[in-house]
Amino acid sequence: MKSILLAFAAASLWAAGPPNIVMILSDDHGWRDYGFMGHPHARTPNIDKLAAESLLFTRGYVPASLCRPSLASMMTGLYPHQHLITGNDPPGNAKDPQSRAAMVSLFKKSKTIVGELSAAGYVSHQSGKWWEGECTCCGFTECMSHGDVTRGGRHGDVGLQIGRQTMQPVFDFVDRAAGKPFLLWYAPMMPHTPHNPPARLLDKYSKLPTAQAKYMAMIEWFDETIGQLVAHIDKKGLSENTVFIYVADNGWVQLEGQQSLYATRAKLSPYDAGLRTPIFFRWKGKIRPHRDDKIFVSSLDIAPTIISAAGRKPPVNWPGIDVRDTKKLAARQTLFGANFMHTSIDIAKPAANLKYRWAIRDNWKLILPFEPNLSQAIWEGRPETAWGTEPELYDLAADPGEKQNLAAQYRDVVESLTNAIDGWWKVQPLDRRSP
Ligand SMILES: [Ca+2]
Repeated sequence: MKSILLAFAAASLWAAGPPNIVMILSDDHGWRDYGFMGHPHARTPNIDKLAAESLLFTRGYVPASLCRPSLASMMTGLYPHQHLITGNDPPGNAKDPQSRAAMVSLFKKSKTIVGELSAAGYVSHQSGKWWEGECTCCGFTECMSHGDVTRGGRHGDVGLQIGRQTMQPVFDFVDRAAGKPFLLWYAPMMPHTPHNPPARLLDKYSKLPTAQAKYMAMIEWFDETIGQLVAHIDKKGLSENTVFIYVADNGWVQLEGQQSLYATRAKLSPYDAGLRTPIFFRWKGKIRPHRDDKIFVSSLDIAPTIISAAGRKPPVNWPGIDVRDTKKLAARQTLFGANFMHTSIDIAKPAANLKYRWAIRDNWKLILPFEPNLSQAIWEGRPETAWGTEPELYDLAADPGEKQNLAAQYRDVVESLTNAIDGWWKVQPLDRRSP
């Protein structure tokens, strides 16, 4: 009897085949700005439900708090200084086809999630944000974005209609996939600016100051699209064998009455308001739902988790951890990342574009400015920031806003974390120069 049951279990596992992968990528979304994270105004019933059914890490981090390098890290499983996409734009004219193509050619040197899954017989669909040119070149079988710089391609072009104007291309792809395992890259430019939510949603937040109300309504609009996406996959009977992954590419802090991010410690910055995001994984019957508020994870863990879930071996150079390996996850002592200039100085030299490296261990966080580049603006559009020019050490448990620099009081912690950062990525001033 037992052997019959085992055989049945094995047969049903085989019949199910490798799981579909749905990556939901939020854009410019603060880590607290969800119902399930306790925000007093954010309405995210669909994301809340998905999170409740997931292995949820509320202490998730991206390795860089800017769109393009952050997304490239999710796709390649590598840190920005490894995949070489450290900024959003190349030096000089950001619309120059040759300069953009040069960045894309660097991106293509790395293995990707979509490439690995294609090799395993997956079909795949890109919608929303995509910075790396024509996406079929990078392994997708179907793309919503054309990626052609001469027709206005930069970070997604027509693909950016997803969520805001339509969900149909994604639904049609799911219908077409019909039995083949698929990867969905769902990266609508939401709640990202322009903050122009429908009036029916904006009206719900009329008691809030206008800029806050718009941002909150954008979040609810984004949440609605996730409800529609999950419902479509449910309706097709695919929910049981689909892994949903949720992450935001970088944080956001909405300032009242201001369109810009001047003097905020959010997007682009080495502070948690830019780097932190909830990260979660839902796979019904395969990944036990659990909320973890202690263990930190990196968005670099998504790539090996996906590839392992698909029954493949992740490339050996991927630094992330399959989050289902709870022992390995708990044993990781330190998390790393780096922040770079928005517009690169030298695309082939990560150190030429570097502003900060950082590490998190337990509740300590050390931020190390890269001194040779201190005088360089993080972005020509935002030359001034209120960011540090000295090493900064914070106790994230006692001081989540990273206000009180404890570097002078805890020199031993600074030394230990500095050594760890150098062990992760040692940078010399000479690394900035071209040969
Ligand atoms: Ca972003």
